[in-house]
Amino acid sequence: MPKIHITTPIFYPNAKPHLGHFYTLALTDVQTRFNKLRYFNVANNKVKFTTGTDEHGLKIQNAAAKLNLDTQKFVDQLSLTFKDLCVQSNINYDRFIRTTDKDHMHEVKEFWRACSKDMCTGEHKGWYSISDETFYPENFVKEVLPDGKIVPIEKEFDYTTITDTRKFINTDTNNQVKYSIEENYFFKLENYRHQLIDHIENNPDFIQPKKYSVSLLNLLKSGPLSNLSISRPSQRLNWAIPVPENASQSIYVWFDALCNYLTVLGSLEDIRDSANEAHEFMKNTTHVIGKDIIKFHCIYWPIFLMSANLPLPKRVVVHSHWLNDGVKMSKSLGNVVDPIEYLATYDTDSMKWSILHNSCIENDGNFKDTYLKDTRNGILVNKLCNLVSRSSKKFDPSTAINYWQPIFRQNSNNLVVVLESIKDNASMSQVISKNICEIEQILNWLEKNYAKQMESFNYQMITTKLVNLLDLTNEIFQEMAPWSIKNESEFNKRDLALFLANDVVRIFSIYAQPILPDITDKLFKVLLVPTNESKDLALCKLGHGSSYGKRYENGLNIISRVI
Ligand code: ME8
Repeated sequence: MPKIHITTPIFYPNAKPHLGHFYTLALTDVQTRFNKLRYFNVANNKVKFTTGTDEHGLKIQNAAAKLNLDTQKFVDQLSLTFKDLCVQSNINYDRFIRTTDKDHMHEVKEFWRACSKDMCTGEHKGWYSISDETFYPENFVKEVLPDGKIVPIEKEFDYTTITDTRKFINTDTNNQVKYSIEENYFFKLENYRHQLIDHIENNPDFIQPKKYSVSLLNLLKSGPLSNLSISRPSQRLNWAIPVPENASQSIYVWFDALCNYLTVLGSLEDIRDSANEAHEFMKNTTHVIGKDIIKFHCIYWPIFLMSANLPLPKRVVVHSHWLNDGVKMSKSLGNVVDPIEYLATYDTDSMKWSILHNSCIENDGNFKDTYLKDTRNGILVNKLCNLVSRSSKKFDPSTAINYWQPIFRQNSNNLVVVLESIKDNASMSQVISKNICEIEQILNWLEKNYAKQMESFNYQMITTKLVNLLDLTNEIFQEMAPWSIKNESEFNKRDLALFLANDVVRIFSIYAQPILPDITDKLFKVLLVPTNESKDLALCKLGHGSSYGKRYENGLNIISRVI
């Protein structure tokens, strides 16, 4: 009875969403749909997908103040743009959580209380980046001189010399940092460092891809963790949840934000209770995040959970960034691609396929305009739909199915029969036998690897194999030219081309449905594949399924409306 929870980070609504946010949402949406497909036939399976907006903190407070807007109104408007992106791109979440939601504010206070034994108060001095909502150590800070030159700050830097005109930046993100001294609550991260090391070592899949797990372990083993500041004076930060029993302090936005992953599952008691569904969901949680926020999800978050005596998530999957001219696309820099603009011209399935087919989570990518056109025209229209329309249009595919389905079903490698029927044409026989062999190899590969690769977010590997399938089938179709066959004695040959075209599209659609939910839904209708069969991965073999032998009356009409 799998209970699976899949999350995106909750995004700052300080500007409209961009392609980077769409990417995380698409990765997560596809993972959710894949899990629903994989467990379709398992009773009581539940897959929950949550996303939302992270609405507190100085970053938001300042962004609203800059526009002279009421902060609540400001976040209401911008949060909607993220929700809208999901609706417009068929990103199918179960809950869109906002950190200003009542149940969340309550949960954060409970979570704070549950962790309070590991907290202390003290003075906090350091370099703070409002944009990154985090403090940075001195060796990550440089000064930008009036002539634009960037220089490291001196070793024993004299903080009393800081004036408003001097500018300092963090060397990782290049965002501005300011020196600040204040009274804060601190979390004693070191109390759990060894427990976290043990957890990561005993659960090698806890952080994926592996390279991040390795570098994090090195960091954790390199020495004690400093106390983490987890509150700010309310007079400086008032757009936040107050610390329980001490309203002069406000809860640090990251403590508040991470807790969203609990709010969406239920109360802390429910999540702690091993007999409760919320507990199962928590243990089976996959957090999908960008590599910019690893520290928060892979160090702070598991440590807070350990402190509150709550189960840890199953894994954190980290993806790389979309760049613009080599620089990370970001709201603060404004160098962004707007997915909504593309959605005005392209359908949502083409958007998802083009971004997932042209990236892998391990490497940063540069977005190209041509991805969309290449996907829609090059792949979905010319390769996929073409195959359907060519095989449904002029012929009655039922005869093809009646002849070829039993042959493939018994033994899909039954090339002897296939070749026998085309033996009079040597070059044709060669193409057909080679291609059918390759199709079989890909289908065998998919049968063994589809679930594993999808689970590891290697979507590109799957889309590449699926495009190969279409190419090989189109080549067979072209070579056999069934439209030119008039002689009854050659009808088996004609029917073979029709059968392959239809059946490869059926199999393609079963595998591709997590990425192309709209198009494949329409294709299943065209191919008369019943819902239970469209969700059955065991039927991804040539000649399987019950939909053949029926006439595809609606074929043409629907094809023209597929995309
Ligand atoms: O960090 N390429 O919110 P955020 C790929 N509120 N993905 C990108 C990206 C890019 N160029 N830019 C952003 C926050 N992302 C916090 C999270 S969670 C408890 C709190 C995606 O609005 C990526 O998923 O800055 C990244 O981790 C996230 O947006 C950061 O969004």
